[in-house]
Amino acid sequence: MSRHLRTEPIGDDDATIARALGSLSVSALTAAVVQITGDMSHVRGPIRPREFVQNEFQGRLSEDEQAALRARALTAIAAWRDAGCPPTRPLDPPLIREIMDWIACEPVPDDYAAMYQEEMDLAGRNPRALPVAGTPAHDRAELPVLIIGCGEGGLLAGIRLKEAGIPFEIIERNGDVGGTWLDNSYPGARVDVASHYYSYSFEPADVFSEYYARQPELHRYFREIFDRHGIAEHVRWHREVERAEWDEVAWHWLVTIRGPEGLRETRTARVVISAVGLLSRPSIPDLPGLDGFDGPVFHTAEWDHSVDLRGKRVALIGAGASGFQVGPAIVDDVEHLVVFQRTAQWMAPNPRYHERVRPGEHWALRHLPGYARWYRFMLMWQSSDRLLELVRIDERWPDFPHTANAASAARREVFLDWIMRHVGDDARLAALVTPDYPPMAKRMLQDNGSWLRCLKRPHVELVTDPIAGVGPSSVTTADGQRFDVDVIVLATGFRASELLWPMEIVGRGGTALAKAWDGRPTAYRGISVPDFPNFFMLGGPGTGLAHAGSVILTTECQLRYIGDAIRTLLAGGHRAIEPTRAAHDRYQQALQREISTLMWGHPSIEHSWYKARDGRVYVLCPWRLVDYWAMTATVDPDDHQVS
Ligand code: N01
Repeated sequence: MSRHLRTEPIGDDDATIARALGSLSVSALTAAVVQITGDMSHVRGPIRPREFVQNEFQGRLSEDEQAALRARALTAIAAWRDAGCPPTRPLDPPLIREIMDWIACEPVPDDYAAMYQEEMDLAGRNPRALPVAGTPAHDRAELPVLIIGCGEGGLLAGIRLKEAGIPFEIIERNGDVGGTWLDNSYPGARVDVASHYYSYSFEPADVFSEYYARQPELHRYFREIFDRHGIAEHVRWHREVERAEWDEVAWHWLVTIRGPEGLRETRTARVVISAVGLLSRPSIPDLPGLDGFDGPVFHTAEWDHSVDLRGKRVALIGAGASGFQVGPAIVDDVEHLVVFQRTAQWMAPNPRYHERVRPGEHWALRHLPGYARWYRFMLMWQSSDRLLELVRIDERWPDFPHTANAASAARREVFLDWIMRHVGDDARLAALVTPDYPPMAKRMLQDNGSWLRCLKRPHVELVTDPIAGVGPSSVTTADGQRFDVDVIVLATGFRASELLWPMEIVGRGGTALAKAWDGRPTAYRGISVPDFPNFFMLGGPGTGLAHAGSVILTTECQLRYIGDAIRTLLAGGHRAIEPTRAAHDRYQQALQREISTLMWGHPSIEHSWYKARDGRVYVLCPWRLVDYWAMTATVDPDDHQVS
């Protein structure tokens, strides 16, 4: 049985099970009971969830109604335990659909239902395996693939290629797996997408101790999967790809790799997959005098763990997703914390953000067939595409561009209320932390109050005047104020639009991708580029998620598409595949048209990592997740040329 469907047999008595069920979502529990019993009467009875509420997952049912569902579930689970926990049978797709509608409290549209059925894979069919089963094994063995990076994307690519019997090598600059979740080891680092969704679809997600796992646990998650799939023998650590050049005569890529001590070597590969992602190269601000600062200066993605912050005066430059997590995590240690905030950020109230997974939920994820999958469904459904409409520009909206549209204005009130609840008693602070742009026009942050509580501490200062310069032991702002500090932490984000930098990827005719892009990265469906045969990207241009979803879902989508491209090569005996120029340009025009309908690139948003040098947005995905999922299902032969 597929690992993601495996559960451990139940050996607990009724009282223990009843205690566990007490803290569960009755929606996911009831769906699991149907899985165990095959009895649809559990979702066809008089008690039906009334409303799907984010993070509530009890369908707004009364305590009595919940108790009735739990009691029925206990009877069914105890009977299943007494029968020796026999294997359960997969439900037919129409029944799965009926349960989806029951949980969502509305008919789940066909396209979403199809995407979620694939993602949940309740039948254990492994639908996202590379579709190369019908191709000759010796052809597959002669298609060496080179993967750049061993983070979430590179690891996924390795797992899928290994499963498909395709030889591959992963080149990784670090000495361990994890990418983002290895680099970003700063205090407080944790994921802001629910962990039971921010995890591979084909692996169990019962390992997380918190609903939003912290970095060490996430790193351990990737490490364990890496070990389980035996990827280590395919990785070459401490090596960076400097250059990859397409050899037009030999029909392969020549890849130059710099190893430890600067030694260079060249490898060849028929296919290159870049899995370096969007947010891997730190952006170091160009602040006058920064180089002359006497004390430690480091970026959040390069945290210097040898520096003891206890009793130090610390400047935290940047109040985005990283700064927002660092501040509360170090505030108890430092003597003084000065937060330099250029732009205030919207935050979404999320009481579960720092919460431990409840023991009962943990039990259910481990023991109840289907519970983990239905819990994942609820997380996917709540973070699906509805939020995209909050950033849709309505220029006739009287409050535009302060808010984007009516829904945006309503959401602003909710978020404003959250701010006022925490700092309403301090009008100055409240004004400083209240953004003047629409919610979600920049990346939303998750909050359980820790950021605002941190800013209210007596030894914390929030500074919003621009930084004028840095002295040997101070930071000075434009209004002439000087802040004496011992350590500077740069929470200043990443060079997102300079994708693939500093690698040189040179395609047909000697074109270098960075030169061709010139700061405006584009790719067909975010994955491939004309004149760069057999070159694919995970986390490429136009794939960053700013409204919903989990990057792991989109990476799995991209790999599905790459898998179909590899199948096309193998099945047709072709040497190379690439999108046509016309298809690429058409896709880009459509993508830019769509982006122009959203707030992300609006001129009123002054600073944002979404924007490139020219003020336009190239890195984000403006499509509904379900549309991107559909677009990446297979390679469209009309849009590609094969050689
Ligand atoms: O980077 P950011 P990040 N002078 O670009 C400020 C993911 N992520 O590392 O807003 C002064 O958001 C900049 O100011 P402004 C997530 O996708 C996820 O925090 O541009 N300030 C901003 O305050 C996220 O969106 C997680 O005006 C300067 C901050 O630095 C993305 O990574 C955790 C400046 C940079 O914020 C990036 O997040 C961390 C300058 N010269 C990251 N330059 C989770 O999952 C920049 N700033 C929780």
